[in-house]
Amino acid sequence: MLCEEYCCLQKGGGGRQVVSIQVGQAGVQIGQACWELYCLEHGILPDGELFQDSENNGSSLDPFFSETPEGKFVPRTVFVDLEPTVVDEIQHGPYRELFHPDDLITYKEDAANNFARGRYTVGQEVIKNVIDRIRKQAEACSGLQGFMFFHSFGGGTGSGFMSLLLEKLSELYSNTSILRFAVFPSPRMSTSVVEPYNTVLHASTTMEYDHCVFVFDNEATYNLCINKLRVGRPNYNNLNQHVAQVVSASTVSLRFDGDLNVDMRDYKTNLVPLPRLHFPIVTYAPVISADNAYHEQQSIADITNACFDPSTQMATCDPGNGRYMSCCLLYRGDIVANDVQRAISTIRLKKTVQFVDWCPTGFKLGINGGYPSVVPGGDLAKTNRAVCMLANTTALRESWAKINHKFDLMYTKRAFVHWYAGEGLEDGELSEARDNLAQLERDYLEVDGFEDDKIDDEY
Ligand SMILES: Nc1nc2c(ncn2[C@@H]2O[C@H](COP(=O)(O)OP(=O)(O)OP(=O)(O)O)[C@@H](O)[C@H]2O)c(=O)[nH]1
Ligand SMILES: [Mg+2]
Repeated sequence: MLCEEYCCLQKGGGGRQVVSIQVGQAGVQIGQACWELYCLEHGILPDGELFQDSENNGSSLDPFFSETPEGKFVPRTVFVDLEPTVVDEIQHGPYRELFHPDDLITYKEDAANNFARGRYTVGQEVIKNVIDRIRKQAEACSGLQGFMFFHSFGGGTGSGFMSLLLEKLSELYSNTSILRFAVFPSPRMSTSVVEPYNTVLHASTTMEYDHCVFVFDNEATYNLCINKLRVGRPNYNNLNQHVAQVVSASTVSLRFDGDLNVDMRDYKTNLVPLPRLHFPIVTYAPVISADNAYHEQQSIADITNACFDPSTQMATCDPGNGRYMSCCLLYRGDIVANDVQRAISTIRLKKTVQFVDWCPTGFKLGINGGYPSVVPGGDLAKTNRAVCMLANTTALRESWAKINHKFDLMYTKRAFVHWYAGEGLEDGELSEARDNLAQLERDYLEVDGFEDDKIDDEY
């Protein structure tokens, strides 16, 4: 078991706390699904009472929950939306007693799918309240380990307000780790045509922060729901359940006991070798529908192989067209370390799995004994083992290139630019952001080994 490749993403709960912040509709709805799953995993009822002794399942509650003197567990979290309807659903839903009412922050009007409204106008009116509440949550921690954010790239709040929030927080907490789980827009689930503008503006204004940003492509998740989970017409609930499963799997080492201590910084250290290329993709296996669970056996080799099958990934790029800069495989449940080693040896032989020359470490592995939980009545089958892959691949350039192309189609006509100007976006901000994203594509190509002059020909 003590193998060089067994990285520190193995265990957690060292008593250092994480504050989760959900921003905008996608962030709030995904966050809600995550907290529901965490509660199931940690044996917490929707009113915050413990129904199972967490000591018995190896979980540490302190990193994600604070305990009141009455023994009730309260999530260390803040939900923010610039309009009230989405957060209202939490306030009237089955988990309404779980959250502290002050952690649910709304305002009267949303950012109307406009980055500039979220960052420069409407967002400015709430930023102070939000920062105050986050600070309060951070101060309630005996040792704040970091922040986790959930948001979309395409919404006005998720892109613009999120960018403002990160700017303010980086002044206050410059050395605190940040992980972000962000929804990449897809035409199929899109709510507005201007998502490419918002995505490019958000990515550009936050590029200097070398946070680890896990990207969830809605189109890929939608296809998984249809093709693997046999959901006829997936809605956000179906997508979010799956995203929550992956978030839970990727944070398991922060919440459950294992052999080694883990720190949120380890995600960045293990996954982000170059500061601008900080967008790992995620994959979860097995994805089996609840109806098929009794008919399918999934060995460690099967679930490991599935992680390298683009149809299982929650991204719409093909890593076979690029190189891995890093790759972490986090196993959970009934896992035999030797079987994992054998499965990895087979993967190493695949031509489609290429690493950059300067990444000598190859795969990082983590194993945690607890079984994966699933939401009762949900789409995903309960299995006795699962794996979550977090991988930084240059193939993600393809996804950025698609967004950039859509941006260009609108921007050459200056379409919708007046909406942004009307909310305080300055001349040149859109084109500057677009240049920054062109550079991002070049950065990926450079890592792939393309010569500078060839890259310049392409751009
Ligand atoms: N996976 C997932 N994606 C969502 C969800 N809700 C919205 N989206 C996606 O998020 C993008 C739209 O952003 P939203 O999060 O709705 O927008 P917002 O942050 O609330 O911003 P405004 O409404 O403009 O103020 C689109 O790409 C949607 O497909 C959700 O619950 N789950
Ligand atoms: Mg909204």
